[in-house]
Amino acid sequence: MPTFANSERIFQTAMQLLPGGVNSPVRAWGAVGLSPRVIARGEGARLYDVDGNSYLDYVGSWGPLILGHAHPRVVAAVQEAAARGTSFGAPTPGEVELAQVLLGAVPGLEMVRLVSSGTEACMSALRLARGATGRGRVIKFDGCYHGHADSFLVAAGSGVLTHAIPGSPGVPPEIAELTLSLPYNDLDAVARALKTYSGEVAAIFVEPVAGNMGVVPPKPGFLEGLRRLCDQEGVILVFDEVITGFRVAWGGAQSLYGIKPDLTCLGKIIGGGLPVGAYGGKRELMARMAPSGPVYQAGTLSGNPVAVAAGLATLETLVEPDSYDELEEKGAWLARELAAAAARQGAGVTINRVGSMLTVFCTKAPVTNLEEAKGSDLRQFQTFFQGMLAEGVYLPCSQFEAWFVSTAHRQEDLEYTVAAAERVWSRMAGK
Ligand code: KE4
Repeated sequence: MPTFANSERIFQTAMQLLPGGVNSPVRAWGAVGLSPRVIARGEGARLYDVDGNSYLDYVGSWGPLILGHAHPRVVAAVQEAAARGTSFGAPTPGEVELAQVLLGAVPGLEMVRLVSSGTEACMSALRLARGATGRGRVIKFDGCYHGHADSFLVAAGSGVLTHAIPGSPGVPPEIAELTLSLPYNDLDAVARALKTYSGEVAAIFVEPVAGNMGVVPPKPGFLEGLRRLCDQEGVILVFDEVITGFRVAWGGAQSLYGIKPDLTCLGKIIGGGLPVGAYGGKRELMARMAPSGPVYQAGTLSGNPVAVAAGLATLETLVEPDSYDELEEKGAWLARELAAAAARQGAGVTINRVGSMLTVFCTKAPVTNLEEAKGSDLRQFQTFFQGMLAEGVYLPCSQFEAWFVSTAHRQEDLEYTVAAAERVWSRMAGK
């Protein structure tokens, strides 16, 4: 019988020292009625908690670990970089190499700035858009999450949604009022908003494949329509590819769907599990960033050489041509077989997937926006989560997050996952 005594003990201490015992809210497992497992280490597709229990991991640190945990090339790159010094606050060869890789891969990037998180990337891109247009308003979409900068904590997804936080205290109404949050996949709503606030909107931020209300793909024509409306209205189109960048394709969702944004935000995979974010786009826009232009943004550890080494090692490993074919095949197989197992057991689920990111929604209805995602049965989700954990499968602790398949997940891991899900759904059906 597995024990969790060390997890419990450590987490009790953490609860005294850290708000909710965590350094990021979604990790607190508030939505699944359990204390979180305290993780000792990861290797490949597996996590190991401080009591020695092992789990097949579909969180992947919320997306960065597309190669799985402790990939030898990443570990070696980090060790070599750290041995040369961890930070200089000066230009380094690695940040130039990473910028070259990003510009070579992502169609919309002509120039890029490295930062230390996706939040910083999105926050800086918004300031740039406002600085470049002289406009104050921003449009986002319900259930999309662009980090925790004030302007984005309006109808946000991820932890804000998981914990049913209506926005956040501390965001002045004068700031929140500048953010318009519209239903995802609803072009008419965007057109109406741009008409109502004509000349006032600096940018539209969109997750080109939403990952923070669970996975919700763009409807055909949605991204094209945003591009057209932004061109018509002089609005800057920002693709937040913090999740989708190098996840759904080497060139991100913008290469998958063939739509070029004006600015792109990146994070997660480009740091290989260490803190790296980036924002970039048209040269004439990025040239406005200090010191070449007047829009200010800075960071002590931006482009950190150790983090950049982890990102470069990850991207150099990923670019092998078959990586994305492999991730697509694994994602498609898993989604297809989970759906078949759910049908066999009479579990009403909808599975949305793009590449190696997917969500099993506990609803039979289609999920194309936040309202439909919120139609999921959260008690059913909690029971499924707990059942899968007991089977040794570590899923995102929220209905409104994505499962991530890595190159480290082997076919037998996927087969085990489907068999475990079928056992859990069978027990849930009282069989
Ligand atoms: P970070 O500041 O957490 O590096 O990135 C913010 C961010 C921006 N844009 C998108 C599309 C994102 O998904 C995120 C962060 N994602 C969440 C989970 N989906 C991070 C997990 C957490 O908050 O602990």
